[in-house]
This record gives sequence, C-alpha cells and structure tokens, in this order.
Amino acid sequence: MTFEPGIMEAMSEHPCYNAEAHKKFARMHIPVAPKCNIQCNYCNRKFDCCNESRPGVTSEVLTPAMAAEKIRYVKEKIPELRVIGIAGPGDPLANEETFESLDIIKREFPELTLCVSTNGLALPENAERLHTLGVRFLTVTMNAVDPDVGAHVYGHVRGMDGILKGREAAEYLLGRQLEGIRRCVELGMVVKINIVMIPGINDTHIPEVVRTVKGLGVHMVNILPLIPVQGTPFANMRAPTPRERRELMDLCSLDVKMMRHCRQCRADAIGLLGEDRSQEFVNFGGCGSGCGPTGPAAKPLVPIGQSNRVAVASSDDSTVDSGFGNTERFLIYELRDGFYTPLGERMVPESATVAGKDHREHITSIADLLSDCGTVIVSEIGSLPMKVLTGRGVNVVVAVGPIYDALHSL
Ligand code: CLF
Ligand code: SF4
Repeated sequence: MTFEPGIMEAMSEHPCYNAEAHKKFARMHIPVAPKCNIQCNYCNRKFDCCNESRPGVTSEVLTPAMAAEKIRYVKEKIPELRVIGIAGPGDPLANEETFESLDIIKREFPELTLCVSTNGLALPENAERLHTLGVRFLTVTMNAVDPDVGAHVYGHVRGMDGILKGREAAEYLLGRQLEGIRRCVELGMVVKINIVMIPGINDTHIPEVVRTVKGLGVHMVNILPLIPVQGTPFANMRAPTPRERRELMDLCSLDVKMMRHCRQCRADAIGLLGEDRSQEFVNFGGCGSGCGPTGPAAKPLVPIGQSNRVAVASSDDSTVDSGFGNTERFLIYELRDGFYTPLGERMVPESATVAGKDHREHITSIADLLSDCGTVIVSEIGSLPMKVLTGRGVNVVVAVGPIYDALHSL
C-alpha cells in the first residue's frame, strides 16, 4: 500500500504502529470525548472506552483549550512525545470537542502526529473531516462482521431515528463501520482495527473479521482481551487466557499484520506505552490560577507492606489477569515519590510451574522470587500460598483488571 508523503516517517515514530518505536517514542491521549453513541456490553459508562483504552477510570475530562495547554506542558517534560491520540473516555466522533481539539493541535503543534480511535458509528460522515484536520492514523473497533454475533456484543446503537437494539443495532453499526473504513483507506489514512476477544461470543468469529478488514485495506489488527467490568452485562464473562489470545493472534497474523505490543492504555495515558505517566499530569488545570499541575503533590500514595515494591501477576503488561500459581511472570513496580514506577518483569522459572511438582515447594519458589516485594497483586490465590505470603509479612491483594487501578487502590 502506498501512503501519502510523510506517513511512513510518522509511522516509524508512532509507538502503536511500530513495535520498535514504542520503546523510544511517547504518545499522549487527551480525554476530551466523554459522550458515546453506542453501548458495548463490556463497557461501564463510568469508565474509559475499552475499545481503545482499557476500562480504567480516566482521571479527568479536558476541554479542547485545556488539552492544548496540557500538551504544551507535557511536551516540555517529555521531549520524545510524538503522537497525540483521542481515544475516549467515550467515542471521539460523538463529541464535537474532538474536532475542536484536533483543529487547535494541528495549528499549534504541526510536528505532532494525530491519532483517533472510534467505534466507527459516525465515521462515514467524519472521515473527510478527520483527514482535513490532519488525522492520518485511525483505529476502528470492530468486534463482529456477522450481525448475529454483533447482537450479543452491543446493548444498543444510536440510529438515524432513535435507539436500535439487537441484530438491527449490530447490522447498522457494521454497515457504518465498513463504509467508514473504506472511506478512510481511500483517503490514504493508515487504519488499524481493534477487536475485543470475548470467549464464547466472538472468539471463533474473529478470523472472519480479520479477513474482511484485510480486504478493505486496513494496515494492522489488534486483538484485545475482554476485561470483564463490574456493572456490565459481561461482568461475569471470562477473559481469554493469554495462550488463547496468542494462538488466535498467530492464526490471524497469517492474513494481516498483527499488533502485539498493545498496553490497553487509559484515555488519558501519557508517555511510553510501557510506562504510563498520566498520574504525573493529573489535575493539570490545578487551582485555576495558572500555577501548574497540582495532582501528584495533592495525592501522594502511601507505601504498603514491608517494602515499596509491588509484584503484579500480569500476562499483558496492563491488566492483573493471572493467578499466583499459574502466572508465567510478575511485573515489579516501586513506589517512588508518590508514583508507581515499573522496574521490569520477573519470570517464574519453568520448573516452578511444572504440574505435579510438590505444591509447597512450588509456592515457596515463587515467594522467594518476590522476596523483596511488600505487596503481591494477583487475580486469584489459594489458601496455602496466601498463608505463606502473609506469614512472610507480604500484603496480598486479589484484583482483576487494570494494573494502575489496582496499584492506586492500595
Ligand atoms: Fe492512542 Fe490508539 Fe492512537 Fe495508540 S493507543 S489512539 S493507536 S496513540 Fe496503542 Fe494504547 Fe493499544 Fe491503543 S497501546 S490501547 S493501540
Ligand atoms: Fe463504551 Fe467505547 Fe463502547 Fe462507547 S464505544 S460503549 S465508550 S466501549
């Protein structure tokens, strides 16, 4: 596919579109879009749009002017900032503020790449407008190309004459998504498709979604795991296991380029993909007197356990999704100056995960691996490991969902 001049260069520094770039270049999401025009069954309105951002609470919603001000400030602090994304907390295209923000950013920061993520419902009529405003990277979340499957994913969709439900809603949304994607590809935009993998609902259907969007000329596909969120119809559904997701990605990568480094980041994420610094810039507007950010100083976090280090059982870098006994690794964070700083990962030695190995020995070897951590966060834990850890003075937290929510709840 040939893109217009400048796009390949922008792509080489776009942390989501280039796996190498994500270690060097940062993106910043501006949370200017709170409203949504559909209801996904995995979304709780109190949280971010999980189409792009993981379902974590956004710390604030900004006006376009505040967003521009914040970009100016963050740009100074993070010189490797390359991309400004709009990904929620609702659907960007359902909010006029998205377009106002893009307009300001295009004029004030022409050197920054603009990126938008949408459910696609309002894409056909907005494709040209986005292109004119300088957006060259666009993500559409598409969970089904069969309306009978989509009917299970969407609670309702706003149609021309009111709210649609069931198959009718899914069919309408699908038609809009396909038309919108087609237009964006024709305009020369780089289009990525996000698919939320929902076991038992669309997992076996995803290869067909991938083939369909490939036929439309999309550049890349990103398969995200369902994060069951409380208060939603999918609250009690299970997330796919890391292996299930990996196998599906392997299968689909035969047809299309697959994103494998997504961090399901927040609608107000800032920084490198693996190192969200959004909490440093919370309450950017401060007291209104223009004296700068007040968030970090105003909300210090307290240390817990015997050490400031926290071990999190996670397979994907963004969610607590593994149990103490079956996780392949722990991510280690350290509380420094009121912020959790990622220190890296610690792999559970394979010998410790071998089935049939003495249970207590297995637990002890994992506990030893985390001996410098005051807190361990896991999605589940048995009574014996709980006893071993608490006996060592470790604080054990059982949580499922975004890592940063779990850390900030400590
Ligand atoms: Fe943001 Fe999305 Fe643009 Fe990236 S995120 S709007 S394409 S700048 Fe990236 Fe975050 Fe995954 Fe999205 S890691 S959730 S894919
Ligand atoms: Fe929620 Fe995003 Fe779906 Fe809207 S598009 S309902 S904000 S997940």
